[in-house]
Amino acid sequence: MLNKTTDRAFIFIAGPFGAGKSAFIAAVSDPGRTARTITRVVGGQRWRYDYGRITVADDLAVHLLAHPGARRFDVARELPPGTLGCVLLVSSVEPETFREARAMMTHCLSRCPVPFIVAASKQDHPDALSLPDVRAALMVPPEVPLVPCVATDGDSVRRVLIRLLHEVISRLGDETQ
Ligand SMILES: Nc1nc2c(ncn2[C@@H]2O[C@H](COP(=O)(O)OP(=O)(O)OP(=O)(O)O)[C@@H](O)[C@H]2O)c(=O)[nH]1
Ligand SMILES: [Mg+2]
Repeated sequence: MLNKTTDRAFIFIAGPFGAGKSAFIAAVSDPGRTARTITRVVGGQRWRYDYGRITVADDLAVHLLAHPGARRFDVARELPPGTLGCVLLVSSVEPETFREARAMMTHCLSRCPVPFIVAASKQDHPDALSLPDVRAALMVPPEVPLVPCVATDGDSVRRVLIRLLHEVISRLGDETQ
């Protein structure tokens, strides 16, 4: 999946309004490279994305793109070449966003060509729903990982990204069998 010409690995972050996508990127991006917005042209349209970069080695970086707001998106078309996987971020304290989150998840289930996981953000909030409650409310299928997240905390965000990478590696294992 990674080689000299695609040493730009991307991870795509989606989720409803206020789920914590910008915070998620800011929490793990290289200092000085946070809170950046980039514009991409996809299918003839210009779209804005939150952008962050994690330098892994001199010649390898992981680029994070966050899907802004609750814009309807076409995951299959919007993922740049080199996308490893996708995180669907959902707030554990804003059930009013669950309907939108469920629509996004259904869309990802049918259209996402790379592994994706769901991360329940704001787990540090005293009123946060438990993971089983979030899974039930969103009807996350058993085969889709649902992980806790505090999007403002770098260690927590890194754990989410590592979980996603385990899914990526597991999918690679399936493909080589
Ligand atoms: N305590 C806590 N606050 C969070 C967490 N995630 C996000 N926030 C806060 O929630 C608010 C919204 O977070 P954003 O990162 O702006 O959410 P977003 O998904 O980028 O929002 P849009 O781009 O408007 O859709 C901000 O004030 C964040 O600091 C979390 O896990 N814990
Ligand atoms: Mg944002």
